[in-house]
Amino acid sequence: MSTDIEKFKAGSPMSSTLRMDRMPHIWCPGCGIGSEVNSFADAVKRSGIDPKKLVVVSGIGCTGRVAGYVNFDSIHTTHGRAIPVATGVKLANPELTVVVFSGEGDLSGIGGNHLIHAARRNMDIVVICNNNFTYGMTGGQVTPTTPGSAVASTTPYGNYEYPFSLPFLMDAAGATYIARWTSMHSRNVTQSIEEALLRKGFSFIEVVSPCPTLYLRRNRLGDGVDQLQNYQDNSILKHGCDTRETAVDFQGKIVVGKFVEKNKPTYLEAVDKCCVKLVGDDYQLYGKTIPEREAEEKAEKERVAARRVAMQAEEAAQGEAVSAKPKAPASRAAVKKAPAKTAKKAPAKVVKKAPAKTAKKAPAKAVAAPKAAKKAATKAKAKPVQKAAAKAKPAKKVVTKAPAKKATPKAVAKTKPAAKAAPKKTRK
Ligand SMILES: Cc1ncc(C[n+]2csc(CCOP(=O)(O)OP(=O)(O)O)c2C)c(N)n1
Ligand code: SF4
Ligand SMILES: [Mg+2]
Repeated sequence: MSTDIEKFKAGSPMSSTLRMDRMPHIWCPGCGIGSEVNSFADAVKRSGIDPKKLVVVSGIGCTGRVAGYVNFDSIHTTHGRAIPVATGVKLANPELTVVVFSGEGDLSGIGGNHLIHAARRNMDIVVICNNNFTYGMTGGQVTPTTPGSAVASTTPYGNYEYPFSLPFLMDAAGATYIARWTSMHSRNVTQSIEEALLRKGFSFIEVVSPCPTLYLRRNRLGDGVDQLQNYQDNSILKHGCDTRETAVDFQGKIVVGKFVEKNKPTYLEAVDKCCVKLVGDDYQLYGKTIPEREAEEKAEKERVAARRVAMQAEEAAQGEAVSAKPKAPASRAAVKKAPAKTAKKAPAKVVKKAPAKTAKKAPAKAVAAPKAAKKAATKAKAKPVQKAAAKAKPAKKVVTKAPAKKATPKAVAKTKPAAKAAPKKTRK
């Protein structure tokens, strides 16, 4: 058994990116952090940056564990102090690419002051913020981003505080790159991280993600898959949108996209400019004049570009190899196809009776098929939650029975037991 685990670890596509000796990780099933780490690893690979010149800094929390699992130089620092530590690393050695990977509680709660000032200074670091609307690691307390009316361990009758919209906060503070995605948008997350790794200045990427164990369970929102479905149904793509329009209501619409991308001098460039004015061209920082440092930067850029080209060629070759693979023998092909057939068959009955949206989406992927039945049941029962939440009076807790007739009996039969699969009660 243990040899199997060792084999699995060695053969994992993540074996070069993660510290496999630390596996298994602590994250719960359905938690969004894992897919973000996957996107991050992919982005690092695609970007062509030298992994030996990459440093990952995390604060404390479930997301804070990222620093301990990635196979790069990393620091798992104290709660709320990821940004100042990252700032220190960057200032000590500007050749490094510095990434902060942490939770919204850590970054915008206890570390909020550091966050806004790093953005204001246009410190040349990348911040990846996992926003699960809760202090996950410490038992699900309310955070600065928890939507109004959401239940937390510290707001058992619903949240009555006004939450931050992190893109708006970062925009106001001066961040030069701001994007928001959800765990449903893993390719976009990868792309944004890749862009951020290759640019100069303060980049902030928010990833709205499910915490099934504390936030979803306490709010009776089903499991991680139900929440991904919610993200799919409720995300609105608006690149370049005014960040004042990015507020997130409880189970409401989530505006996603790249909102800000602009150039202005980084903190170090501003220091340079000021000192050159005072000292003249002889001014040196890190033992080098500005032209010397610029020449080094240019050379590094060229190396990165060459690695990117090599990476893309490798990917293309892999793609060709996969498509050129000889067809599997008939019997194997039949075995392979079998589950798809069953999976496709399953929703056929549901599709007729389920809401139109579900019916359209369900057959798209064989793997997604059983989920369609679940979605039908969840959606039918979850809708009253959203409506109720919109009218929410935080102080009262009213139990509303979900309308059973909206979910087809067959759909329900194909899901987990109703109590687990979909919310039965809702708050007003
Ligand atoms: C100075 C300090 N205050 C409080 C804590 C307790 N603490 C640890 S993790 C955490 C919450 C983390 O929440 P978040 O950053 O959102 O990460 P998540 O667990 O949700 O990924 C808190 C309050 C601490 N470790 N140190
Ligand atoms: S408690 Fe929540 S945030 Fe933490 S690992 Fe579990 S699901 Fe993820
Ligand atoms: Mg959190």
